[in-house]
Amino acid sequence: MIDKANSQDSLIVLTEGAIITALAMGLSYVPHSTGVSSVEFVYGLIPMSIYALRRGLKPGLMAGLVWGLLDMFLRGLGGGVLNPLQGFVEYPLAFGVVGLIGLGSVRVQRAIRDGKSGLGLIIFYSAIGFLAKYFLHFIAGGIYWGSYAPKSMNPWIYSLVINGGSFIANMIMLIVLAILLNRIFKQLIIPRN
Ligand code: 218
Repeated sequence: MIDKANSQDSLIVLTEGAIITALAMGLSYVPHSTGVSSVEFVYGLIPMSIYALRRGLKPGLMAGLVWGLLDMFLRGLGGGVLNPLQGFVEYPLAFGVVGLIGLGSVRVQRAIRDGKSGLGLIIFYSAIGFLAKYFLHFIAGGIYWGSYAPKSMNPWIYSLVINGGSFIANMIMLIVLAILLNRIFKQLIIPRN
């Protein structure tokens, strides 16, 4: 019986992961330009954050990885992939490390169960995942995307502006939503099973 319960639990975790990944992928077809150069909102980071905090590190990493592979094949090959190593770093790896948010799963759920908002912890652990993603894009940007920089601009400065800007834009998106939708976030982060 215990085995059956366990395998049902992992099937639920897996199914949620598939739904979240599909949602994250679908959201990338919604317009997401910030209006500032190629700084972009990545709406899928919101469901991914919730999923990683709800189900923990390993499911978070796995869902991020699959999201990255999907994004690479469905969108990246249209211009975002310059060579195999850069493609690997900026898609499966950079999207995968978003799952590091799951490092906060136990602490965030404990805080919420203790009747707290969990807001500070949600923001802190989301920042870890977002920072890991945009750090990889920053490194890749400095090495591979320099030719897109305005003339005479250092590629590393350019990469810092674009990828640091995207990190900040997505942190603002997360913070605003986590504050406005705190009650909903809490309900989504605590699993019923
Ligand atoms: C300066 C610069 N420009 C473009 C890229 C490529 N990049 C940045 C962020 C996210 C992604 C994945 C697809 O959303 C990519 C390919 C860069 N790293 N740096």
